[in-house]
Amino acid sequence: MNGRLICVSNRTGTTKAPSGGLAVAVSAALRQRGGIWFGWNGQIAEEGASAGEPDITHEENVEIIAGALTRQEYENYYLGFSNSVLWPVCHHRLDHVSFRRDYVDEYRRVNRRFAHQLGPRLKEGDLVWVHDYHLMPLGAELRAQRLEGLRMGFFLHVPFPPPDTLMVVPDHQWLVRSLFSYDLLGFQTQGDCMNFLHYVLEQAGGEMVGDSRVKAFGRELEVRAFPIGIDVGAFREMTRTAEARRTIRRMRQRNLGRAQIIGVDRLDYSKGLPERYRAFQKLLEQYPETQGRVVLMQIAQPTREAVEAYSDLRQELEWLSGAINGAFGDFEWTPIRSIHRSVPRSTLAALFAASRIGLVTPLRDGMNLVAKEYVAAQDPEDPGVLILSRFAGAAEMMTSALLVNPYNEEEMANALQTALQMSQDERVERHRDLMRVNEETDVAKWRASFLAVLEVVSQS
Ligand code: GDG
Repeated sequence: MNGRLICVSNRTGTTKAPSGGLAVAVSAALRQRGGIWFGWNGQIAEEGASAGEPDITHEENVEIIAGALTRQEYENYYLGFSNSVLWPVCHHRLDHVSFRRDYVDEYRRVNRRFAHQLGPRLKEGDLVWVHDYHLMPLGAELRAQRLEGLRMGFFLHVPFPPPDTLMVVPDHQWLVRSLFSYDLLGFQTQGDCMNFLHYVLEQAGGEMVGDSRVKAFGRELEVRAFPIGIDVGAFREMTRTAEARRTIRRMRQRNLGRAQIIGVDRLDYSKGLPERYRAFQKLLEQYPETQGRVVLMQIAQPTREAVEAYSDLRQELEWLSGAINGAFGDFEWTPIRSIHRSVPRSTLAALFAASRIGLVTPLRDGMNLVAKEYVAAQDPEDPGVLILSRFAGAAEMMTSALLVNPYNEEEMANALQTALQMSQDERVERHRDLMRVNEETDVAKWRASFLAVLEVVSQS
């Protein structure tokens, strides 16, 4: 193992107590090898001010280099091209796309600025690992500086759309050509790899030059699926502390023997939340015996509220849960309990453990780590049931979940009823299979396999 690791992601964090998927994944790899974590610190410079030089902090063998965005960068690069063009396109929500020339120009400029700040700090032999849709052209901008001996990989956390969906972005060709500056492209699923290859073969005159190698724009590139997972051991441990056990007991008591259904998502239109609430309503209507006996607990932490689609969604959900609770609830039972705030990770783990059903029904999702966390939190001898959208990347391997079409509310209601009635033997068996997937995709394996491939491909 030689060469430092240079991770670039939209947001940086701390390697000491990382929370959330990407931060956990990246920080352990950085600590192991030593290197740099480069990205945005979440701050916005004052109106009219420049972004200035990034701050550098040292955490043992890791340098964290993080700077602000200008107001204009935040609006056009972050809210604009990243979250009002690429995010909806990758999640098949063309109704939410709003394209402006300023957006893509700024996106290009910010990637160039990052490359200029990072480039001079790189050394021959470094492994550069760029994450996610905000930073697709970063590799090309680094290559433009003619730095010698750099090995560069890119991992896309969100789905890669089919060609005709991607082509909604006026600059689709430029984006894909930019990706050809990397030595390795990692996607969440085989389906994403296929979508990318279709585009390259059909729209960019590319050709396959090996099982997972493709050539286009005068460059060759390795394309593979690396399904991301969680730190299974750490998550399971969180449900076993004395404190967690107390919380789980308390939650169960408070539910008075009612079956708790849990949903945990960022408050995002890709997560299928209104459809989920309506499916729950269908369950209560079609199976009246469930009334008074089930509770849907939904944690939905608001994000990107400066984008209109997100604030609209929050209102829609608040209205919908109010309507359902008003129609079905009584003095002793509130059918939907929703929390629109962030909840500590340890509380989430306890909530998962105390819930009979994990309801994970995104309309589209790169992977979805909540599905994996729910499974890891279950007692293997008396586990709950995972209901999972077919359109989450996680469904490609987690086939022992109850797979549902999140657009079909009736099917989801039926799956809820099936889960409520499932025998212990069947639950145990399904859970065993799902845990196997969890172990196979453990985040430690995920990052080790991406880096192992990156080291080999870039030498050829
Ligand atoms: C992107 C892709 C892909 C949620 N609410 C709270 C909270 N969370 C945690 C969950 C989970 C994480 O955030 C969410 O991860 P997901 O994978 O479910 O979804 P995205 O945020 O959309 O992530 C996704 C992922 O990247 C990794 O590649 O799987 O497809 O969209 O860990 O537990 N954590 C805390 N409080 C909350 O209120 N502490």
